[in-house]
Amino acid sequence: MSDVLEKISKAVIEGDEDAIPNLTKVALDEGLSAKEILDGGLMPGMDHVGVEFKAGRMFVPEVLLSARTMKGSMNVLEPLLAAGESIAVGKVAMGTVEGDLHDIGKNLVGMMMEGAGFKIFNLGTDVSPEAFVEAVKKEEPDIVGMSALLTTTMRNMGRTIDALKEAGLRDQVKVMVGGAPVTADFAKQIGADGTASSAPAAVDLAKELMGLA
Ligand code: B1M
Repeated sequence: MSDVLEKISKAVIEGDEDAIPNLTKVALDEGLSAKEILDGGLMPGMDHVGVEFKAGRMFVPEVLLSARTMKGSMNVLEPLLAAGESIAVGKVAMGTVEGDLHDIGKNLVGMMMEGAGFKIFNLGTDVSPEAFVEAVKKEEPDIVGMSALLTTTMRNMGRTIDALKEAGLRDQVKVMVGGAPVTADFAKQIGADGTASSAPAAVDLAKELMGLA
């Protein structure tokens, strides 16, 4: 790994938001492409964060800081991409289901997915089945991600999948669900394509659903 890519990885791992924009510019000045910076510096850094988080050696605030650092580099890289060129490995429309306002976990999942190269359309909280359907029509994501933290709102995941079916859109997208009360059995029962219990596991699942893992 080149010296600057190593520094970029380290900045992501350490959540050094101040250093990352300049390091990204240095890498570009050295002639590295946006894709090379992403694949060789940012992603290895976020992969390491995922491993540490899974192992309980990093915690939510540190992961959020790493994800923000990653975003600080992406903000520099994205405008430089040629028209139509995309560094996204897949598009994900993500929201907390209707009736539910919990968004800390959903945002963490979204940020880690962004860190893994996915483009995220964050639909926010209290997202109705109809709003998910509209987002699928408008953004044409590869994956719909739903989060729920309440046992009373979990069933709205199933209602959303039914609405996607009714709109004839279910076959166009993969559906992943998550949140503390969501189990693998429940995910299967409502017809989702999978569930994950943490942000790093969600990244692994999204890659699997895209055929990348
Ligand atoms: Co609420 N709340 N809350 N709350 N709240 C819980 C969930 C609760 C378990 C607390 C309790 O009673 N012990 C309980 C639910 C009980 C149940 O249904 N079984 C509860 C309740 C009852 C309520 C209210 C009804 C309280 C009231 O008003 N009487 C109310 C409901 C409001 C509503 O949504 N309509 C309410 C309100 C709130 C606050 C607004 C105060 C606040 C939310 C702030 C916010 O999110 N902006 C809040 C909070 C903070 C919590 C707790 C304390 C923490 C949740 C959290 O952020 N965890 C929670 C108790 C607890 O969990 N200890 C509780 C940290 C987060 C990183 O983890 O969200 O699990 P988590 O996300 C993880 C995984 O689940 C997974 O990855 C994430 C990262 O590792 N994951 C996914 C999540 N989404 C995923 C999607 C995926 C894949 C993985 O794919 C798409």
